[in-house]
Amino acid sequence: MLELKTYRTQAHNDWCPGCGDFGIVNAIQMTLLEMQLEPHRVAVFSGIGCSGKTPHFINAYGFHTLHGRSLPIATGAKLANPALTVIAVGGDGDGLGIGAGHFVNTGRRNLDFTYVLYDNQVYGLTKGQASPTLPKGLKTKSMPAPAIVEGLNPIAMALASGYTFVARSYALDVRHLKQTLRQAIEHKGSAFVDVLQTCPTYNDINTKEWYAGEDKPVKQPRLYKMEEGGYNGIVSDATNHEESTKKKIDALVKSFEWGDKIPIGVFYKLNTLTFEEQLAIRMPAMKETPFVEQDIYGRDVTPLFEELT
Ligand SMILES: Cc1ncc(C[n+]2csc(CCOP(=O)(O)OP(=O)(O)O)c2C)c(N)n1
Ligand code: SF4
Ligand SMILES: [Mg+2]
Repeated sequence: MLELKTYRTQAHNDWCPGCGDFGIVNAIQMTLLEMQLEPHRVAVFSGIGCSGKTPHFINAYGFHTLHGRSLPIATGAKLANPALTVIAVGGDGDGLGIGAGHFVNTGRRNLDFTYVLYDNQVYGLTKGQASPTLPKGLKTKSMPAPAIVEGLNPIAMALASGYTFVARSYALDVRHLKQTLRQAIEHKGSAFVDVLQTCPTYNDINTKEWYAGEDKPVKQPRLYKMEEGGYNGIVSDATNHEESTKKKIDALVKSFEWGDKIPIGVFYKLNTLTFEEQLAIRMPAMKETPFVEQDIYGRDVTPLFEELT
């Protein structure tokens, strides 16, 4: 029987007390349990950063890859074994700094997997430098001076790149995060989830208290659920170009709300052919016998080596 502990490992965890990463890992584990996905059917890929340690803590297949490279490696795994539930995770520096090219091109492909961005606005592991999501002019605890480059908007980047499921959640709202992750994993196509994550050690601006709106004259949470206000980013007819364009523009406009009010929930969702489905049309053998089921032991690879040397 699957239980929450099925998805836990014994690996030592050195995240700082109160780190938002704990909430994200809990939500991933709870989602896998809720979906009854057995550990051997799941693979978690990460890059480098505090967030990069995630695969060590989730009992499933996992690969702690290179800085910014979780997405290409997750892509390879999904293509080799399309039956796997693939989850790529990583920090805002990992995914939108060094890995930005992969982020864009993964969205264009629309493979059926989920990418979870741990968005704490800093490079946590290397002691709090500004990450690509820190707005210009802000200075967190360990920075000597305010950022002089513009911060980027991950939701807008994902929409422009072609991700067919684009959502945002919050690491300390595990219930909402779990619901969002479930929708992302169930979506057939590339799903992107921007998770606002507190880093109590280095980000002294976007703190738990800040998200709760405790600094406002009248305390009011900054995060609000878009769908409760009637927002619906789901494209009902993928063949209707006018509808999908309008929904994407609406999502783009929403994504620039930041400050006193910050939207969470599903910005955009479009059901269309995945990369794997398109590949199977062109190369039916890929679907009939995916790479993972091919017998590589009886193969003579000498001609391949001869060609490469
Ligand atoms: C090629 C390479 N360049 C730089 C580094 C140093 N480095 C390690 S983690 C990191 C940034 C981590 O920030 P982020 O991706 O936001 O993850 P977080 O620690 O905040 O979860 C950097 C620059 C590295 N490990 N490899
Ligand atoms: S440095 Fe920040 S992101 Fe890294 S473990 Fe500590 S609190 Fe978490
Ligand atoms: Mg970070």
